[in-house]
Amino acid sequence: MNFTRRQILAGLAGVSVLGLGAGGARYWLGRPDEAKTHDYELIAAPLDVELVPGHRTFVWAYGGQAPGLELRARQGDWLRVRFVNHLPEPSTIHWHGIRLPLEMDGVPYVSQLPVLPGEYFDYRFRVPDAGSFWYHPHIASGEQLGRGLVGPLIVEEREPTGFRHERTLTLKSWHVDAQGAFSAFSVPREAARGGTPGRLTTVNGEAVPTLELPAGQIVRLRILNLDNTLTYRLGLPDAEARIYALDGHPVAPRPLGEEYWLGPGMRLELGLRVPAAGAELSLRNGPLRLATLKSVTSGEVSGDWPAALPANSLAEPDLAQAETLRFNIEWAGALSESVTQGGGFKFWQINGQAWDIGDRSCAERPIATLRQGRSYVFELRNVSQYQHPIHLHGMAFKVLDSNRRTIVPYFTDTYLLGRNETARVALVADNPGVWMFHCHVVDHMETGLMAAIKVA
Ligand SMILES: [Cu+2]
Repeated sequence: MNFTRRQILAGLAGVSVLGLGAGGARYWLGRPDEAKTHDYELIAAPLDVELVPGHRTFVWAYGGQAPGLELRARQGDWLRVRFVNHLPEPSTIHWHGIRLPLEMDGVPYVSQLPVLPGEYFDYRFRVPDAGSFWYHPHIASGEQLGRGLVGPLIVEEREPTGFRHERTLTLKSWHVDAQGAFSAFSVPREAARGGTPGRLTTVNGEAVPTLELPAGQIVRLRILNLDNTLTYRLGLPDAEARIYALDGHPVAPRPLGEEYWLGPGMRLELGLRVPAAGAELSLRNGPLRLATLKSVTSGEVSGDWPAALPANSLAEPDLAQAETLRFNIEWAGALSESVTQGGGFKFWQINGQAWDIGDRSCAERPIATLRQGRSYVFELRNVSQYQHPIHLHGMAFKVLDSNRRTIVPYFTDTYLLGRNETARVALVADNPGVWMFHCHVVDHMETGLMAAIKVA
């Protein structure tokens, strides 16, 4: 395809004064009659932060923050982001979960050319679905996401939902040592297993923070797993919490239950009834505390549980007419020949094919070609001992059933496929393009677990 010409920064007034390391973002407001466009200038740049008390860590930040600046837009509106690359290497931005045209999808050599240091690229697309989404590079992912290039993208509903309060909680573990220096983002023996975990877990970039919430109110918690590797087993012991949306799409509200497994790239939206002032709740990952939620006095009258969030407008797959495609996800094991020749490891494959992140032509050989407008069922079969959050770009899919758990069918963009699990998901192939289909454990994706699916 022909790529939009990349833009070079020279002469772009106002940007250079921010300087390297400052980051920065501007929300271009002040056009009240043009409220349908949400405009940002988003600079990616190095930044030093204090992740480990008393030590400096040189992260890569979006808008002067790591995790990055929270971008917001309203359902059905346009989002425009001028991405300015002040990093020492090429990058792109992928908008996880947003159904958009291929040219805006941020996949290098498929959607666009990489944005080189000192260049910018204008992303511009409509946001068709309300919900919690996120953004990150789709190039050198282990290192770029690992250094902090991950950020929330919140799409608000067009009408008030009944939630008067909300908080975004980004989960990320950092590959740093006790002095705050980065350690390896990927270790081969870990990549061949569950992926290389970071050592320092944070919520909104802070280790075990205390977050204050208004007593008596029902607060919408948007919990986003922006981690390279970890599946969080989320729990809120003794809390009254209900699930309102999964991965950006509303569900009929139901109790959170004991634990919800949130894989890399996945999002969980909860309604939480904040207890009486002074009380504390613990947001946990299994037995570990991630954050303390502290109730503080609120002058407002107590809130009540909002109704279910309005459904996004997604095409319902026609299961009677759908063609079934099978995808086997396997461990490939052996060190590939290319490693000895300086190439990458290939530990994982889909239907016997491992993606090579060093080969720009992989996307020219899609693993499946779907006819635009037709319905398909994907049978996802995991024949490995590790779980894989399977993500598809460009389209949402509906999870139908699983041989390992009871599924209440729901729409998502990422499904956490457990070890030895077979699940069926369905979609209408309604967005033309070549779409990445991959595991969101970055180590798995970078060692083979990625494919292209063409819709034409
Ligand atoms: Cu995986």
